Amino acid sequence: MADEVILLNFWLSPYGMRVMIALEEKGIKYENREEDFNKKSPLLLQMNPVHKKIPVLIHNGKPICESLNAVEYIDEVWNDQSPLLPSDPYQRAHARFWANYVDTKLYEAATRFWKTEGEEKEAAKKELLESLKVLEEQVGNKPYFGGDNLGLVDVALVPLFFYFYTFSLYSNFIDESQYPKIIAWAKRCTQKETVSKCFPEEQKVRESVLQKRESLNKE
Ligand SMILES: N[C@@H](CCC(=O)N[C@@H](CS)C(=O)NCC(=O)O)C(=O)O
Repeated sequence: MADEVILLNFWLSPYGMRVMIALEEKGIKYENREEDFNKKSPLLLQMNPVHKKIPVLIHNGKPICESLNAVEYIDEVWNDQSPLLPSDPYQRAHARFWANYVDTKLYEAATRFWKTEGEEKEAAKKELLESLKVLEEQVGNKPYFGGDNLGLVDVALVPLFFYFYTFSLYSNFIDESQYPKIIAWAKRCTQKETVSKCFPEEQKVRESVLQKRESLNKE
């Protein structure tokens, strides 16, 4: 019997995008179901009762929560093509370390940058740029963090980069001359169809970001 794969998602979510990219890389057909955060579906509450957040991957009725966890699951279950994690245990541990770095350093700073103003915003921006510098050194001369092919760290990072760089949502946020390797890496990733097809439409993103900013300003 064919696998049933459902993704509980939200079109603007960078975390959801990670799972979509992993599924696309593996060529897995799946049903994308959009959630409304103001009225979460009974299925989401049942499948992720702890955090009540998307993304949730539902494979043959069983939920897998947390985006990086879902990416690793996809890699283990559909292991016949496009490996996202190295086979060597040491290299695998190394990839997980950097994926965790992206989650804890970059995403957290990005959220703070997004939600705050003034000094706090500046501090978050500084932290984001410092963490990017570390990644600039880490990617080195390889095409991807995964080496010659897209891997876990690439999948973890590219959605965030997409918002900050590809869509230049924040003007002059990144001085390209300071991050040549990361910029080249981002371009390489977005040239991949399996990655770019998971990005939402630019115009829709801009409208939504503007609306969100207005509502944050009113708070
Ligand atoms: N650490 C989680 C983060 C997921 C997350 O923050 N999801 C957000 C959307 S981007 C969400 O579901 N928010 C709804 C809510 O908090 O009520 C992951 O990696 O999956």
